[in-house]
Amino acid sequence: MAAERTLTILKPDCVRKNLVGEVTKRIQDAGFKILAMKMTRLTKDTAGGFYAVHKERPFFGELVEFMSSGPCVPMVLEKENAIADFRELIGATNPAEADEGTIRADFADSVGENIVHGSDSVENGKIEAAYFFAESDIVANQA
Ligand code: FUP
Repeated sequence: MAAERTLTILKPDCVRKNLVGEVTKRIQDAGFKILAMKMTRLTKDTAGGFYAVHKERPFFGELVEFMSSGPCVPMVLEKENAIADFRELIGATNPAEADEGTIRADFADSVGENIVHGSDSVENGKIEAAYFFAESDIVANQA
């Protein structure tokens, strides 16, 4: 299986709940290598751009408010089968439906405030990584 990359965001609720260390540890313990990470605060415009695919959805306004409500921590992660394995690690979008032991089941309060983002395809992972990081920020060779 080939190495894949995924873009995650530890969302503002993760930062507010002081869970950045705990969630990052789970990610690393699951075998994901961190190739880039930073703390940043999205504006409404950048949050809306990131979730542009959802702009006609009824929850879009709340989503943009939430994602711009405080700092977040985007990361580029690498692992074999990273897209599917990361989505398994975080659990379903709605934490009430997420499997026991997943990050969202353990830490998220609601579908809107669900602790963490994960790319849904390799292609989107590339687009999303470029949304936050320059190619030169991504430390691919860690030997
Ligand atoms: P995911 O891929 O798990 O992040 O889920 P989606 O792309 O479907 O949704 C992106 C974000 O929109 C979610 F993280 C939270 C928000 N959302 C809602 O607030 N309500 C919904 O019914 C669906 C998504």
